[in-house]
Amino acid sequence: MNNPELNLAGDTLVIIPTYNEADNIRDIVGRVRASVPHAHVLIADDGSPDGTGDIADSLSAADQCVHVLHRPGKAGLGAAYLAAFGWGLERGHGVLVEMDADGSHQPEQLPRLLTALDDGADLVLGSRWVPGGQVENWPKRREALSRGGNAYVRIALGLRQRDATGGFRAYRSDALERIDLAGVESQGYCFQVDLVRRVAAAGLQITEVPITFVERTKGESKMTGHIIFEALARVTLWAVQRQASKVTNLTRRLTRFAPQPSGDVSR
Ligand SMILES: Nc1nc2c(ncn2[C@@H]2O[C@H](COP(=O)(O)OP(=O)(O)OP(=O)(O)O)[C@@H](O)[C@H]2O)c(=O)[nH]1
Ligand SMILES: [Mg+2]
Repeated sequence: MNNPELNLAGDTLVIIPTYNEADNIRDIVGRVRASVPHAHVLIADDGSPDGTGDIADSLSAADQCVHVLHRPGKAGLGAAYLAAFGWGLERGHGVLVEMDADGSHQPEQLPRLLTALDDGADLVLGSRWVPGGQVENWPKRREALSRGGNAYVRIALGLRQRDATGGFRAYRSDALERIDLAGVESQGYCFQVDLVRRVAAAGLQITEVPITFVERTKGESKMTGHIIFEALARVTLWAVQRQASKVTNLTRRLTRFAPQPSGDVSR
């Protein structure tokens, strides 16, 4: 717990990526502003055809703590977050929060994440799968996918976290600056796993706090088979790379003990 105390007031940026969330964006931004009035909000919209970007602009015009990052077209959740992190870091925000627009992540639980960050964590994960965490109205097959995906991630990547795939989380900006964000290639939801593994590999502190995840009631999910395939493929690739680097390290250690070539014995 050697991290410096945070100045949460004025320092916190809540990032909400959006694609076709016209039915949700007003409500979620209003709830964030009511739950953590000191925080700024950045809506990262990928040119939503349903007009989400225009609604975001009107919210921003009415509230100086609400900002909008317009991106030209749908490029995936990972790319939207990377651009938004860049925006927040450039402006000196000390805390960067990730949150969905669809109401699955409850702004009223944000103070819980921020308190854990203030207590010394570098990354706080809102977790469905720790004691006290829960899901509401989630179809059984989605729950099975999330639980199964998290179990695979834990075993394949040697991570301890119960919910590395979730997208309700808070980072200290220092943590984001210490990992190689420019090297992140994940586009879809495996972006979340990618960042957890990078923060863990940097030896930083990750804390999980229980959240209640509520299934969206408006708008449509952007989850596709391609996104699931990308996650499976990338996690498997990282697992293979992890094992390969273990073998390389072991080989290096063993060669240190190998007999040294002797000198010229003919004399
Ligand atoms: N900017 C941007 N936002 C996106 C993109 N894809 C998804 N989002 C947003 O990311 C958040 C999560 O997407 P969802 O469709 O709710 O996906 P999910 O929560 O994993 O899946 P569901 O449980 O089915 O809703 C929402 O706020 C989306 O609008 C994208 O390509 N670009
Ligand atoms: Mg969702």
